[in-house]
Amino acid sequence: MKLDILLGLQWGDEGKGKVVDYLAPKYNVVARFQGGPNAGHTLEFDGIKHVLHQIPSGIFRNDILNIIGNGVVLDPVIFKKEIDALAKFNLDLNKNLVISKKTQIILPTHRLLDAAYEKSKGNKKIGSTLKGIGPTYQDKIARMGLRVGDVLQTSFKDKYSKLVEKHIQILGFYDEHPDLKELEEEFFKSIEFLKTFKLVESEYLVNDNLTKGNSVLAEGAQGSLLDVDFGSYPFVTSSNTTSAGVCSGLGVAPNKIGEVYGIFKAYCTRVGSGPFPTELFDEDGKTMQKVGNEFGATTGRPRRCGWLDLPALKYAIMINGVTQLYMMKADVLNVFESLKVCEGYKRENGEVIDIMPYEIVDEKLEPVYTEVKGWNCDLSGVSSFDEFPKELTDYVKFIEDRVGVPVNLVSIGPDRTQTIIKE
Ligand code: 2SA
Ligand code: MG
Repeated sequence: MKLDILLGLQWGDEGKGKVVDYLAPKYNVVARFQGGPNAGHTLEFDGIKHVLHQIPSGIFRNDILNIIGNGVVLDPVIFKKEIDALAKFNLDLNKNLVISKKTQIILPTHRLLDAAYEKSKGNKKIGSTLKGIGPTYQDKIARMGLRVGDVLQTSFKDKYSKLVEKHIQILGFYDEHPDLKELEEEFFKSIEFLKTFKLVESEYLVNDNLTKGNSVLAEGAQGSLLDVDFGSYPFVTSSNTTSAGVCSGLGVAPNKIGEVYGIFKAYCTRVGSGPFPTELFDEDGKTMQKVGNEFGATTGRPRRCGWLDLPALKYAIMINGVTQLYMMKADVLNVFESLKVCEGYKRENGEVIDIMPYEIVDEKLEPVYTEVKGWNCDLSGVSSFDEFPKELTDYVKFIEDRVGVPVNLVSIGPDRTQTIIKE
């Protein structure tokens, strides 16, 4: 059996939570392979809206095993809060959720470091979610990090203190920090809680499941354009958010990868700093933000909005090896009479290109747009591709034609029922 991947092709918040919830019943296992509590995957069903941060989105189905993979950075305090928030759903979490012993742990001081680094950057700040993601991955690569498996060892507190000592040297305080003691107390309580879960060698679990013929879905967080290697560095997150991250973040070989579902919004959003060529500063952008309720699911920050960017989409499709596209939030564009799609960028020297250049961070790229007719009508009641207004069908065809990958799903609203699948 092959492992399928679901990931975002833009700057995050493409609606991955909704798609994984739709796909989950087809899978025996759902696994997160990177990122941490900086993610916010929103699921809406039966009139309930729930945001998951570190827990895989298969958690609401009792027959699915959910794995937090080794590539993830886990905040035990937020983990406990997430589990507490799930109490009302009556799920068998100790059975359905396992955590890799190789997952890195976010310490309270990682969060303090995140804030300190951001402050030191002044107006060049990344717009981090301040969840300690960057500093935790930093310690992982520096071979200093604490891993989930460490919590089972008697030396855990020692290891913790040694690492915190290093952090304090960088931060330049300890006793003076008002809440650190309190944060530590909460941290150790959450570590005890974490110990009540199954901590495993998840790479075996994933591969054994595939060998047995079970289906596994890898659930991406953030978006491809925030990838630490391929995003607009340094305005990126600290993990590989792309397909390659699945191999290292779960321990699966490239030849085990099957379908790659690429999720994109019918327009674009970005939260945090960094280049965004099609960003709108006018009424159209405000409309998208309002109609699309474009506010961060983790931090509540308003998301920047703009038209669909095809060079960026094609880049993400290439890096990830996307086999199927899922287009989300088409309904947000219902109010527009005409739509713009970016097909290239005009560089400062006048040259028009259709790739994402290295210089994207420093150079002003002017989008070159093609204008298409909007459907400009309500989509509620639409239940198949055949019932799409002509302009929506044309929009989908236009995208498929330009990127060469089929759009097999279009979402026309937040609920489970508003997911239209190509027959
Ligand atoms: P970090 O915290 O170090 O990973 O931030 C680095 C950059 O990555 C961006 N980033 C995100 N962008 C979109 N959505 C994310 N998750 C939350 C959500 C965001 C929220 O799903 O809504 O609630 O604000 C996410 N996580 C990280 C971040 O904005 C920085 O640009
Ligand atoms: Mg999100």
